[in-house]
Amino acid sequence: MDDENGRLFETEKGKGRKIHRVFATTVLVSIIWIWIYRATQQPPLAAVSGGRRWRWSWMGMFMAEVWFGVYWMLTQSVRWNPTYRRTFKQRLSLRYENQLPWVDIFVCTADPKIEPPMMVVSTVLSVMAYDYPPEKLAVYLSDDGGSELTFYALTQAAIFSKQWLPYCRNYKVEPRSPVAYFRSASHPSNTKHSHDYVIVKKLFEEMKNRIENVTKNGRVPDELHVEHEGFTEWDSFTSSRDHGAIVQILLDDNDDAEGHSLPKLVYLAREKRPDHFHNLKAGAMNALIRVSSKISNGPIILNVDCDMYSNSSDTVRDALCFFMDEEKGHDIAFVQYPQCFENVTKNEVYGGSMRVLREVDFHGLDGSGGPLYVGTGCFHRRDILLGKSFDNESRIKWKMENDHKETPKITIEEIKNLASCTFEIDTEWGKEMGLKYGCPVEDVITGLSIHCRGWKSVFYNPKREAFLGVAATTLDQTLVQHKRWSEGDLLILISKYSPAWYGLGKVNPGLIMGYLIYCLWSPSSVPTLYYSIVPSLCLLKGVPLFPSVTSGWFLPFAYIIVSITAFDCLEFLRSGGTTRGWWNDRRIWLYKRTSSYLFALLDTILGSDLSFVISSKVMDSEVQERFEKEMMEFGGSSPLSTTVATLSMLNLVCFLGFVMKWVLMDTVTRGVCYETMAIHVVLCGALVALNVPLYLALFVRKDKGKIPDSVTVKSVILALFISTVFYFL
Ligand SMILES: *[C@@H]1O[C@H](CO)[C@@H](O)[C@H](O)[C@H]1NC(C)=O
Ligand SMILES: *[C@@H]1O[C@H](CO)[C@@H](O)[C@H](O)[C@H]1NC(C)=O
Ligand SMILES: CC(=O)N[C@H]1CO[C@H](CO)[C@@H](O)[C@@H]1O
Repeated sequence: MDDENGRLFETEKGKGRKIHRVFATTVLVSIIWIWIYRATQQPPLAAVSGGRRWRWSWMGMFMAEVWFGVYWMLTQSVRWNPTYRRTFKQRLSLRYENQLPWVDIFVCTADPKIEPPMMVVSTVLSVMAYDYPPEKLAVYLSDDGGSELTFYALTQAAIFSKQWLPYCRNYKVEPRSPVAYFRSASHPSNTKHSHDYVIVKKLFEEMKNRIENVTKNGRVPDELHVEHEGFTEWDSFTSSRDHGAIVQILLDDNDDAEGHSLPKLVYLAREKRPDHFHNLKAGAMNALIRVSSKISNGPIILNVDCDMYSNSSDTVRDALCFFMDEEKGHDIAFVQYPQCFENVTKNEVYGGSMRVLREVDFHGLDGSGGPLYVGTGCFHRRDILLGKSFDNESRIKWKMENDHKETPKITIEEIKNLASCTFEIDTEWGKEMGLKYGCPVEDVITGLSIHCRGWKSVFYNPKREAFLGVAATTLDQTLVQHKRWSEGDLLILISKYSPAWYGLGKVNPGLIMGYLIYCLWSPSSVPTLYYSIVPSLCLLKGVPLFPSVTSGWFLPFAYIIVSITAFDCLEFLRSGGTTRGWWNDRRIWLYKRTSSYLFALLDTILGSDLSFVISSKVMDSEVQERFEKEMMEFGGSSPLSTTVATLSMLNLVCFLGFVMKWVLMDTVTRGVCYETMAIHVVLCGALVALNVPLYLALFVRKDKGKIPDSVTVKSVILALFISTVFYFL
């Protein structure tokens, strides 16, 4: 039987840590061995014609290997001490059912075109339907698009929630996003349930039609304006970049169809003016923090993106098990859930599920003080988000929080003032209070500064995914997304909140190393690019950069190639992936590193802003079909995919060139070549093998998702040019 007095959560260390540490040591020895090789075995300057160039290529290899070695050490920080968590919701309700704290849920949306209102309200409904006392929930939708379409959708969701919430409660349905539920649910067999199912489904379809009709027309017809007084707010509306604050409390002390309470539901579009920078999502979050403090003031805040619906109604209770644990809960600032995605195919052509990040990295970070705050699926303590520093007395007095619940009545005008452009001028908002400004990945620096103030965070990865979002479904989307992330992470490294110095001495060194893994994503593009170009060119030319098979120096190279590949594959399989998925993941890894990260680095160094347009997450049927067949979708011609195509062509040219030379060689030269060029062949051959789907898209495929001819021509010419110049120079 469950021990009623036990802890509310349990922490377990990962198994096999010792074995991993032994393995890591052998890899470390090989890395150092390789460094020694590079330092001592340089090619003599006068060895061949072009000895000087050979020397330079060699030095480049050395530097790349130093980088890889150091980077590899950083990645060990998240494999050293993996930590897993378990919660006991039963004990939570036994002890605290009547003292559960208020929870404020923030959903952020920004653009009704990219984020269709139907998707947004489906997310809103899923979080309204949590298995939690509804009178203690308040859901806030921040609409940075200031769109009356989104507002209309929310008014409809408020009406539908009166049927939807009782339905969820009575039949314990999962997931509680109506779109996801009706997409997958089968017709129930129980008569009563079946009866209700038909009614609710009909209401849902009607709501969906109304919302989609309005969305399609791009405006809310005047006759619908009378349905809610809130629409008068749009009378003085100029554009999404120039309008006053709009606050509408759609549900407040309302009851559902069965007489139970409904959560509060609030719509907020903060004031926007062209001459005030709005600080993107961080600005929206800070406005929400202030506005909610006057309406519900819950001590716990959950923040989700509008495309991440709740897939599990237990999530709030799970998170509270951490905050409310009597012994260990007092220093936990936030509980981060993993980002999971529903639109990934079995073998993840775009590496979209980010498995290893979720199943390995974040558990490792948890072991050294806490995962990063990734901006969605995260529960925060309000007082800590407002800037509170750690002290041992900082346990929330849950009971008191509940007693003082009666927030003084304040007018809507006063609330609007909190969401105005000028409110934050000369305040600590964006600096010491709330989410930090001045960085595109505001969530990560906010999380870091919380860690630096002495708090811990927790990563909770339940079996049933807590939040489900939509992953990128074309190559360009994937690459653009990673460019944005890696650029933001690099900006953190060079900002005043850099983990390297801001965090030094304040947080666990393991955690600093963990942060650095992501901050160094984009600089690592340079050595990767070098390693995927120069050895291939040298293969074509016949200049060895690696030791020959018969030499002792060959051993560390062979060991690293074999063991790291095997380890990587195993880790992927253990995280629940397939072998094909791993192979695809390696390809995307290469593409990300040689294009997204490279462009992010260039942008940062040159101070330019090569932002590429991202298409919306809505697919047409042909694209959908190719997606399901796991064919890569190229279609567009962005600089990102051109880089990727050129690089793959370059490797193909070098490999084929080498094969031709090999065919023409006599047996003796072949023997020598086999000994000296073996690693080159393996490396270049692996790159060519990885790129097979891309060659198909360049030359064979005929569908619309193939690489456009202009890109094919460009990449072939560039690849031939580079290899010819290198060969004859
Ligand atoms: C979501 O929740 C359902 C149960 O409602 C579960 O079967 C499923 O595995 C979860 N995850 C995904 C990705 O659907
Ligand atoms: C859709 O909107 C148009 C224009 O506002 C209206 O005439 C039509 O009746 C609507 N259709 C449905 C199915 O609601
Ligand atoms: C937005 C999107 O791409 N949704 C798709 C996710 O995957 C399911 C099942 O494959 C599709 O039905 C959705 O259209």
